[in-house]
Formats: sequence, structure tokens, C-alpha cells
Amino acid sequence: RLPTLAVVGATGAVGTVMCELLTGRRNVWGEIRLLASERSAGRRVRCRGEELTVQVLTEEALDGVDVAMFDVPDEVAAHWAPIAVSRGAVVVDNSGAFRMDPDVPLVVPEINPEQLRNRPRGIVANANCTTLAMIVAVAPLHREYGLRELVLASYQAVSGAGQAGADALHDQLAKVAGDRLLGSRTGDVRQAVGDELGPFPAPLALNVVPWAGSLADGGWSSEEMKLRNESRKILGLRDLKVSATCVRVPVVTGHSVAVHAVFATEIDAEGARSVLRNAPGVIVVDDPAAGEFPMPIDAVGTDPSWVGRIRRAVDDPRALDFFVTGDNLRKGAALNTAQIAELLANDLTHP
Ligand code: 2RA
Repeated sequence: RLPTLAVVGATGAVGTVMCELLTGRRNVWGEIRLLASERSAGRRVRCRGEELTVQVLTEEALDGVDVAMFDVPDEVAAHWAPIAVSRGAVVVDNSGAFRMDPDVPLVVPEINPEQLRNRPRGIVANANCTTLAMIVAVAPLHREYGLRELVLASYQAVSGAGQAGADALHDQLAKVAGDRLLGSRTGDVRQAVGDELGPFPAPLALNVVPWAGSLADGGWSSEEMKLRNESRKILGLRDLKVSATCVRVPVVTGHSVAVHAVFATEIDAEGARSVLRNAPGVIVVDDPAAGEFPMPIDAVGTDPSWVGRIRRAVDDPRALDFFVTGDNLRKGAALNTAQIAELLANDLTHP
């Protein structure tokens, strides 16, 4: 019997991409069950060529599920993931509820798939979308050169904040379109946008906002702390120095990160390029003379992390600077979750 899969949160921004991915990837599943809140129940969704009806998430709806992919808010995951486990499922959770739990592995299949087998709570965590875009490129460089420090600046798309984020940007762009004074001394973007900011603390149209997540200790944002803590856990580097500044930009989909990585040994750009060309899940797009750099408008809808602008730091032969972009809804969320779920399915089908 092929394993039964549940998609919990099937109608959200990430859940929708999960269903699309299940249609395109190798079919390793028997039944696929789509679960969501009361509000979305009854909706018909096409998945793997079938028309499926979204069911309400209840304890009974989880019965018989072998693997459950969760994409729901932290508090919903914290409540429902243990219930799914108690009903016999292994949960792959894309929320922040379990990522730093020492009894929950934080898995990126290209980097640490072996950790999947050690899951005392029956839960496997999926990393934050910003971490995922960057870590797929950083890990192979770490293996080759020994990572010592990361200094990061993110350029995060609005869909990282869900469908409400994408809707807010489109609504704001409609309001500011055509007014050529906006953004200059005489045109006030705040006034044009009004108070419909969606999930953001300031307008995103014609602006960038150096804030993502909630307030953490010392003035850091929760998103910046996730980049630090998750990088350390995935790479198994407990003392890795990480400083991040997370910035929201007016991009619909595609998180980017400017990376300054310091290594134990000297590094040169061509060597790094060759490591990255051979790394799974990475595509090198690095020819500035020809106008080729990694950008969200090209990376959206694709699986890999796109890496470019690769250059050795002028003042430190052990440091490399580069820019990486990835689809935050695919590798940053749905794809990594699906890849983990497929590894679990394989273990179930070929024990
Ligand atoms: C964001 N990384 O972009 C967060 C949540 N997925 O808002």
C-alpha cells in the first residue's frame, strides 16, 4: 500500500503550492487528503489530476494518515502536530513551532537528510524560507572551506507573509500607480497608501521596510534570529557567528539574501563557483558583464537557489560575498516540505 498523505493548511499561499507540486512530482502517495480550517472546508482543489474536496481539520480526519505536511500558523501547528502524531502520522511542519526543539530535526534534504531518522517526537521541522534560500548555497561552501561567520542582509518578498502580504502589495501598487510625484519630496507615499498596510508595519509600494517578524531581545527581529539559530542547527555549528538584517521589499515572490561568508581557509571566486555548480539544489547565474545575476523575477516558480555576484572580499582572502535568490513558496516552504515527505514515504514503502 502506498502511504497516505495529508496536506494541512491546503488552501493557504504555501498549501496551494504544495498541491501544485504534488501534481508535478513523482507520485509516491496513495490517498492525498486536503485539510484546512472550517472557513475553507468544502472548497474543490485540483491536485495530482484529481478534484479533491478540502475537509475540516479534525482528529478523525487524521486517522490513517502516514505523513502530514503542515503549513499553518505556529499556534495551530503546536496544537495539531502532536495530535496528528498520536493518530499515527509523521508530521513535516513548516511553522516555527518546533524548529529549535532539540527533539525535532530541522532537515534540508540536500544538506542533512540523515537527521530525518532521529525524530523522537514524530515531527520533522522545515526551516524558515529565508534560511532555506541561503543555506542551500552556504552548506556546500562550508563543507569545502569551513564556515566561521555569516553576515547577511535579506530582501524578502511579500508572499513570505502569506496571501495577505501579496494582496497588500498589489492593492498598494494600484493606489500609487501613475502618480509621478510619489516618493519625491512633494509626494507622500504614506498618504497615498493610507492605512491598508496588510501584515506590514509600513507601506511596501515604492518602499523597503527593514523589518520582518516580531521584536526579539536586543532590538533584533524574530526573522533575524531565525536566520542565526536555524543556520547553526542545520549546519551543526553551535558557535557560528551570524549577524542578519532582514528587509521586506516590494517583490511578490522570491526571497533574496546578500551573503558575506568568512571561512577557515582562503577562498577564491572561481573555486567557489565550481563548488556551487556541483551543489544539489543550486544554480549559478553569474555573468554581470552580460547582465546575468540571480533575481526573484527569474527564480520564481523554479526549484533551485540561484546564486551569483560571487566575489572574494577585497579586504579578506578568507571571505566570499555573493547574492542568492530562491522561490520562498517552493524551496523556501512547499518544496522542501514535499522533499522531506517523499523521503519519509520512501522509508515507509521500502522499510
Ligand atoms: C517571511 N520568512 O518572509 C517569513 C515567513 N515565512 O515573512
